[in-house]
Amino acid sequence: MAFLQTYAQRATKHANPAARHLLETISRKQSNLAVSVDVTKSADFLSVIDTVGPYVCLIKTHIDIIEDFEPVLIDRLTALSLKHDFLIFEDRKFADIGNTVALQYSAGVHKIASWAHITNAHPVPGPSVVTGLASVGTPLNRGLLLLAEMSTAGTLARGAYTEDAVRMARANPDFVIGFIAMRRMDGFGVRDGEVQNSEEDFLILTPGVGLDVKGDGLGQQYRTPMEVISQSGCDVIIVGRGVYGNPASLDVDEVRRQADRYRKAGWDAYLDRMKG
Ligand code: 5FU
Repeated sequence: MAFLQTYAQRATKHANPAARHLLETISRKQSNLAVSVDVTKSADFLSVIDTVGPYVCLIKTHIDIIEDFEPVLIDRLTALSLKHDFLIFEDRKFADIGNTVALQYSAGVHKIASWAHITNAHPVPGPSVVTGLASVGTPLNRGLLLLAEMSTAGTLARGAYTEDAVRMARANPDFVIGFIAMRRMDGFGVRDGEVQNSEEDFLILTPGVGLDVKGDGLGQQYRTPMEVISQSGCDVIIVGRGVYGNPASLDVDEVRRQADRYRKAGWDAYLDRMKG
């Protein structure tokens, strides 16, 4: 089973450059922590990223929530990713026809494909969403995650929808590197007559992670790193407010302390999983 191999072993087997880069970074930094930096001011965005940078494998962005966005912000974000050795994941959740998502990914104000190593898409439009994004992302060595599941209470991404998301990924192994999901998806939903690839190794990036609270009153549901990484076999914990706290009163020392705490909790959970 792929998830019982080390991150470093798995890196050697992935053909997609973004997947390989992420697994190598996790291994090198001993961090399966992604911090989701959901703040609305450029200065806060850069300050949080510079603070948590040493502790993370990945920074997750919602670039469209930045109120004072200027293109230079991307130069600064890219410089921080090189300074601290992390990848960038724009959580754009594309969900339109192939032609439109290709334009949304490559153009507009944000030009996401030019700087985000990884982005994601809802499977709801069907395979053309992957084809459209791949036409832009593949030449740039980017990787795509499909939203097979979500962390919210009452999500419709379940059952046959989740199985079909996995099938869409299997049909595009060069570009689709894994899922936003709450558990492992290798071998998931293989139907009678379908051949299962025993080497299948999807990356599972999992939001809805918190050590102190169980929810946010708006449908978000939190699980601990031990539940996510060790018990459910996911690969990366995505933590937002658990690390940066209240954006209206950012405390850089506390943000650093929480990033260190979540990095350690995520890595301890991985070591626990590797004990078998
Ligand atoms: F696809 C998903 C999902 O199912 N749940 C999520 O929470 C994405 N997210 C994102 O992870 C969400 O948009 C936030 O950016 C982040 C979680 O933030 P939190 O502050 O840790 O709750």
